[in-house]
Amino acid sequence: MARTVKVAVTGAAGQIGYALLPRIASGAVFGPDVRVSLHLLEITPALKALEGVVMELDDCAFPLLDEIVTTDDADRAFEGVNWALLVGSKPRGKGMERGDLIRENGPIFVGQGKALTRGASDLRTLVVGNPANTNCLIAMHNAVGGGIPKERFHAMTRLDQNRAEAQLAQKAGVKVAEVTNMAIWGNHSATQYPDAENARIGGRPVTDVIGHVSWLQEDFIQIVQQRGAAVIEARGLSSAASAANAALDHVMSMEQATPDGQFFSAAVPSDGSYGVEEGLIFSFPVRSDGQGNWSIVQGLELSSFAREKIAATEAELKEERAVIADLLS
Ligand code: NAX
Repeated sequence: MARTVKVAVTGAAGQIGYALLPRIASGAVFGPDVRVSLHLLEITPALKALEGVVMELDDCAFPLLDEIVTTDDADRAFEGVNWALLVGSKPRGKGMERGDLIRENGPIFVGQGKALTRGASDLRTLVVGNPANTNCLIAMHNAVGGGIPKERFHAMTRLDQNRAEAQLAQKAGVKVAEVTNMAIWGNHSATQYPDAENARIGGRPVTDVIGHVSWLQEDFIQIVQQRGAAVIEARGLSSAASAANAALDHVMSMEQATPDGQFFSAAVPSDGSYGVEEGLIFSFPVRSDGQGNWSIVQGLELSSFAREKIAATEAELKEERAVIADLLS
């Protein structure tokens, strides 16, 4: 056995945690030669439920699972971890505005950002808890003082990418594996821009394969933007299995070298590419070198339609940042 990877998961007793943990512990994410140590963080009232989750993990008898730490102390949870998956946050309550949710959850990411400085030297952080981009911004600002490079902070838009790929595959009548280079731009919210213009089906531009331009510019974008709400409407609960799957896709894409000519979507700190304000946590098409480094794909063509959509989602992220400006140290 070459190494042990330590993974922290916050909100581990929640529904995404429940779908996430067995897959990490099974070796499906880091491979059959890597042992796994799970550090599970919950709020104190949820520790009892977390005990039940741990009992189930024990009962899976995963050969690669070394140890499980459960705690309500972020410092303990992040001690020495290589990946921190920040899933835990409060759900949006009835009648709650997006701004209220941002204020409600922001402080969680101040404390956790500071505690992340206890992670391993190669720590990577993925924020899933909503509003994911802005929570990630808060965690990043509160952690960089402790010496963690800002590139180590990502927010999840992989679920949006996967949803978009599935929609395009269904529309074109092809297998989902045929769809590549699905860029999600901006915020993980209803302003996100799923970019069919730069996506490929079987290596060909989507716009050549699906000639239905009004579907691509209207229905497709709306379906992807509203997919989370549609799942809640149908299931009575928010996406959990698909969200957990996307979080693990994100980790695997960051751990492995991206195939030539391809990219995936992740919200990362903007370096000013495509005119997006530097420092915002913005979803871009990115590539990984498989050695822990990612880069934003340069030179994609953006139509005036795309630029307008990207400007709208950037404006929303700036508004969100203004709401929590006092939490950015
Ligand atoms: P659940 O409510 O089932 O679980 C959340 C868990 O977080 C609970 O067990 C709660 O006790 C815990 N928690 C709350 N505050 C905490 C804190 N300060 N420290 C540690 N744990 C804490 O929600 P679930 O369905 O698992 O969703 C989790 C988050 O993911 C939500 O914010 C949700 O909005 C977000 N999502 C993000 C998605 C994305 O694509 N970025 C998609 C799926 C999901 O909606």
